[in-house]
Amino acid sequence: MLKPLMEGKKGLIMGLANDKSIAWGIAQALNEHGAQLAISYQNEALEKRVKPLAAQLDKEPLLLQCDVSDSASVESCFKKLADEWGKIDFLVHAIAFSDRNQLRGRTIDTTRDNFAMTMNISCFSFLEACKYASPLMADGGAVVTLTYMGSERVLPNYNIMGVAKAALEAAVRYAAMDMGEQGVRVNAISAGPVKTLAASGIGDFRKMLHWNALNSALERNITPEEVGYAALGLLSDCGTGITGEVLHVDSGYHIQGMLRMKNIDRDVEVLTEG
Ligand code: NAD
Ligand code: 0WE
Repeated sequence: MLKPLMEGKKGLIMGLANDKSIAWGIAQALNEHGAQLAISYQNEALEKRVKPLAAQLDKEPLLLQCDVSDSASVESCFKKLADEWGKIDFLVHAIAFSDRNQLRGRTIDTTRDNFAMTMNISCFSFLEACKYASPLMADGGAVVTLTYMGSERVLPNYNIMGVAKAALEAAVRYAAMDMGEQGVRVNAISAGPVKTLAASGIGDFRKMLHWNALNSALERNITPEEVGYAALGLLSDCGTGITGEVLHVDSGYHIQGMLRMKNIDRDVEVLTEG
């Protein structure tokens, strides 16, 4: 039996909402490889969803409440982590939020308040989490956040979230330089679309899934488990040479320059159905 990749490693996963969450795919992969997890959830409503998931892990996780819109909440979450463990080896940031009503229409109509809120929750929270994680990773470690291709190219309705993800990817590079000298690696995974809570209520999401399945190199969608195993690679000693990187886990969709001709009729069906 090979040594589990995360044996003896401890870390925090931020952004678990339910069993569909990308954070849950990551938690399961890390758990399978022997990691000891701390899990933060946004509020009491989600605590009810997170508790039964926590019970499925091999090592009982530390459960912490953390609302990233409130710096006092973030500070207290990391204080509790420091008091319990003293140090951590990894951090996973899987948090994004924007006003649902502005995930449609024109990006230029985004309000000042929603711009600030979206950047705050989806980008600043990552930098702040890195700040508090830094002293807990004095002897090295690894950070992973989640991004989406809407940062690189314009995708309908992703709107100001695309702008926030572009900022997040830049933040990954700056944090990687900041934390490199203490042996901390910082990377992002750019996931293909997954039907999670954060994707629910997004108009045409089902069509988007079809479109990605038909036009990606692998001709299928990806799963949270696949994101989990990629995160395991980046967070474990498999990833020791990798930092400041944005790794696409998207069935290769991002390399495509034109939709697949052989699927053109099916694409039309997908777009015109319903
Ligand atoms: P999800 O709804 O399961 O997770 C989003 C999480 O963000 C939730 O746990 C929610 O509680 C948390 N959150 C929002 N506001 C918060 C706040 N103020 N304080 C603390 N937590 C807060 O959805 P998901 O799709 O798993 O999203 C996780 C990450 O993956 C996000 O960064 C998202 O942008 C990214 N992502 C998602 C997809 C997709 O298609 N689902 C694709 C690529 C990247
Ligand atoms: O990053 C995301 C999700 C972003 C998101 C989703 C919501 C829905 C509920 C941020 N804020 C909210 N606020 C809500 O109230 N993804 C990558 C998934 C996603 O969201 C989209 C997508 C994809 C893909 C929105 C529009 C178009 C495509």
